[in-house]
Amino acid sequence: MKTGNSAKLFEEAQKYIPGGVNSPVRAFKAVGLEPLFIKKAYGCRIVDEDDNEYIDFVGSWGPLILGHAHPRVVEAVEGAARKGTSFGAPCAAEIELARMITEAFPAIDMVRMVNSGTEAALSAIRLARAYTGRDKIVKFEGCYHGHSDSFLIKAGSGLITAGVTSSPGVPEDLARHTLVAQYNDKSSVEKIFAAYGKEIAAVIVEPIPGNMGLVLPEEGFLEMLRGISENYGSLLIFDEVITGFRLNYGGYQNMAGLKPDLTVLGKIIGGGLPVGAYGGRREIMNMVAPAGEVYQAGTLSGNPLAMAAGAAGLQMLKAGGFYEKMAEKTQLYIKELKNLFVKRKMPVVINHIGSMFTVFFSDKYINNYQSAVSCDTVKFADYFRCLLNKGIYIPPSQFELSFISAAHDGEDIEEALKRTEQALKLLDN
Ligand code: HOZ
Repeated sequence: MKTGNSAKLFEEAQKYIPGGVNSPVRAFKAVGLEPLFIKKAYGCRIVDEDDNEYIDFVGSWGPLILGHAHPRVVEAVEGAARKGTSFGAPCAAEIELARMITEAFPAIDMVRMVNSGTEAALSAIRLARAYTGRDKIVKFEGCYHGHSDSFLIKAGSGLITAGVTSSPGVPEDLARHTLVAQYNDKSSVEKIFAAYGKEIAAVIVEPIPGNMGLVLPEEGFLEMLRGISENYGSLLIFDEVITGFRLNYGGYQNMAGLKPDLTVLGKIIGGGLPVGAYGGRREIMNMVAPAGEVYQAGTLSGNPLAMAAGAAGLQMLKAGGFYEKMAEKTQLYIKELKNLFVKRKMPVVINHIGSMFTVFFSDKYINNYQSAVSCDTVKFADYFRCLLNKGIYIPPSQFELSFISAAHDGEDIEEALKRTEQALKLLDN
């Protein structure tokens, strides 16, 4: 595989950009490679600067549920751009996307647009602190809520991948307000509430964690979080940046029949452009400035391009049968993928739901941070390199998740399985 052009660009990038990348998870460090520079993408395929083409299971880390450069999304962005890229003033397109989100989420009466999941999560926590008059928050080890200070403590995604789960630069005085529980472990949550209950502003959780690899909630776990936070007067925040509009037209909360007080969104709601949002009960959201006094702002928030891309995408997701088809297709793919590993007697665990999955190099049940980090990351890195070599692009870390998009058709799936089989042969040798 030729990678000379990517290598040259990487060398150049490192002169001007820390580590040569604008987000650490892209650096390929954990898989012992240098990053690929991508020049174009369409449907479920991406093409690097050396003209290698890959079947893509990253989908820009989640937003591209319709595939790359979907014509209707591109058309919506082009149309909006012709009328101006940013006004720094209200526009009708913001109302349209906000309306679509509130209609899809019974727990969201009002929503505020921002530019990323990070911004949405940090704003939601500020709001929860203001609403409750308390400082502490509870998060789960291995969950990731963006890179703001309160969350860079025992966090997932790029931090687990680099083996440093907390970041220097977070003041100790702030870090002590973040209490860390274990996902799927009710007693770890109960202990924290028993010790600090009346000081806890909010529990924040990815209802289906995707940043320690994909982990599924055990029966009753999320319900327990709803109950205990209510009992102590704390807010429950679902971070549905990944799961929002990924599994159904709404959030995982709709499927679970739960109503968090606040919800954090990103990825799919921007149709591939930078968008985040946080929303929830009207009485809480009305505390946000200028309706209330909790300050939060942004020059590009609600910009017409991102709003148009998001709304165009959501309109397509609303079509009957969309999510059923995605789940069915993924189910079939996972079944065949499992068979390939079984045939070669390679122990893996594949966690999956809807169109999301992670292949864990482990023979254990993976249900939390501890079990996720016990996986064989060296084997994963070998697997990644073999897949890449055969033209399959998955996230370059054991602790992320892969996505299937609507653009992966039957032939792409078949092709991906064939290439994976060849990759596993390489891995065996
Ligand atoms: N947070 C995403 C990983 N689950 C990817 C975005 C990034 O960190 O670059």
